Amino acid sequence: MARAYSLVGGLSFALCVACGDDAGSSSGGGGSGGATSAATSSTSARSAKSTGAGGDDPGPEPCVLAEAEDLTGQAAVTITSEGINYEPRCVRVAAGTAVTFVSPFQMHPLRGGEVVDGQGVVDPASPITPQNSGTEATFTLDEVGDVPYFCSFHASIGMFGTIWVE
Ligand SMILES: [Cu+2]
Repeated sequence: MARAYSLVGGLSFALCVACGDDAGSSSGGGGSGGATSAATSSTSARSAKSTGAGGDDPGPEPCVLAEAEDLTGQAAVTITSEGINYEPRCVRVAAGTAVTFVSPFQMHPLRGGEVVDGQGVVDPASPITPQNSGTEATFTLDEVGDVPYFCSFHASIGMFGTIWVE
């Protein structure tokens, strides 16, 4: 009996030491661990869903021109962020269109550039200049071409889109 107790005691002591080391090195303790696993599970739920839906889900797939929303008849276009999605996300606009992003930029910093392998790559030449604060920014897109954009916090989980300027 006494032996079993001391064995258990020794084991739990060893476990606790390991726990302490983990919590110390991740520097967020249980909180950051919980957040990470929540993000991971929502990511896998998302990719499973988007694989099944085949393109309907506004998940991490790149925009496809053929499926982009045609807003070329509008002189002004607004893209809002809904949670971690932009709406509309993939659009076609006419050259000269004023595109306004409405989004809490502090929580969803807007960047012009492409997402490659889940990583946002800022394009310094993009007409969409970095936005880190405020809730509204308007860009007049004069040059024909594609203008990809993303949220620097959530690009890896699908918060990005493309504006085709025609
Ligand atoms: Cu975001």
